[in-house]
Amino acid sequence: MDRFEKYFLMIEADVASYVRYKLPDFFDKGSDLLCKEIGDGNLNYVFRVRDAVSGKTIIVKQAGEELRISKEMHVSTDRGRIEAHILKIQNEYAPGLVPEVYCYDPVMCAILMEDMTGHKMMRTALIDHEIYPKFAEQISDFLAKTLFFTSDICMDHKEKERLSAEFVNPDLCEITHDLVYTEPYINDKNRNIVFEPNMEFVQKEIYEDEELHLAAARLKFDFLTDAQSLIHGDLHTGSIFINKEHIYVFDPEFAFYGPAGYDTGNVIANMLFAHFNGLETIKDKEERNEFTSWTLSSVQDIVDLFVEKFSALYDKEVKDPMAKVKGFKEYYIKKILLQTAGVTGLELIRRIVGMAKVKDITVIEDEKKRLHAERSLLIIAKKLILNPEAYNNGSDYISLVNNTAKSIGE
Ligand code: SR1
Ligand code: MG
Repeated sequence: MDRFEKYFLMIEADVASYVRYKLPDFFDKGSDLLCKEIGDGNLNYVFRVRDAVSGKTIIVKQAGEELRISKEMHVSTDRGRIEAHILKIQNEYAPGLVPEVYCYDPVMCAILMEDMTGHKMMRTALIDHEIYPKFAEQISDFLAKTLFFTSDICMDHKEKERLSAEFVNPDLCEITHDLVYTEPYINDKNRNIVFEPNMEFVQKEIYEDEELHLAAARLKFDFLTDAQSLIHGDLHTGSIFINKEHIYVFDPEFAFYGPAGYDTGNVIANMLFAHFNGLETIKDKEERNEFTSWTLSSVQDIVDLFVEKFSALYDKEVKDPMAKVKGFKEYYIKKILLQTAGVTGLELIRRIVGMAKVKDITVIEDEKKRLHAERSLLIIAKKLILNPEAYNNGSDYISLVNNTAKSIGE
């Protein structure tokens, strides 16, 4: 029996032989293969194997039984199957915008996939204040196509029902229920990590605000019950690889049938983290203005382009006769916009108050500046969650950010 016929957690020294075992023709026979672990996520192990002579590479992503972020947290290794499956579906609907899956191995719980060479992890690039003018166009394309084509608006309902059964993802959804929709508000598992100087503010504005808790509870039950689209489920800027011409969206292991606005809201929130990192850390005024004007205009464009593209797909591809009834499209898109606003707020709060942080904020060294960024974002988040009806287009988001800045001072 080959040693790869029984699950074990691989280390760098195992992975080249593993690739030769699973994909014997991928690298030339006798080539000198080098392997490095490159993952920096909270859950999995990611290895890059490179042919030292030709430079050809492949990625192997293996799910561990314990999470990297915390050895006490265990989630099903079935997440690899879910990730490989959704990547194949997304590659049909948004071709080229996700890495190609060469093979999924249910024994080792590993995906062998295309290396996204020539691209950087977007969060890292944003912390270096790099500007990507085509991003809003690209990500709105991805969002509109993947969220539209997997929904009941155009899918045969029985087929969608069957597909949603294949994406039942209880362990990963439980993480989201806890970390996004519950713990930031009530700290029931005592896992929140609050920046000490912000403790009093968080106590009053988040832990003691019952109106906010009610709105978050409503959003939680939308997430639990609204099987609208096959969503990525964790679409932050660490799940995007980017260069000036192209993006890859990857790491969709949290995928399941949920509210479409969960993905759009995550993208917007994470662009706001980048925006506030730029505001607080870029010293040169001109450079700061250039970067933060781009982050804000991206937020505006993502919202507007998403609505425009989703609406155009709807007009062209709608299949369900009742979804063609006058006024239903507008109702449906408004519902996505309500979720988008709410989820943007939830993602902002959970990354500041909850256990899983974003580097955009934690790298701000100056205590006062970090405090200012966190408070601004928490205020923005609360407005989005408490009054989602007010955010109908991109410029509503811009006004929100600008008005908040005016109200609490630069
Ligand atoms: C326990 S996992 C913590 C977070 O990392 C993932 O990327 C998800 O965002 C999750 O909430
Ligand atoms: Mg991830």
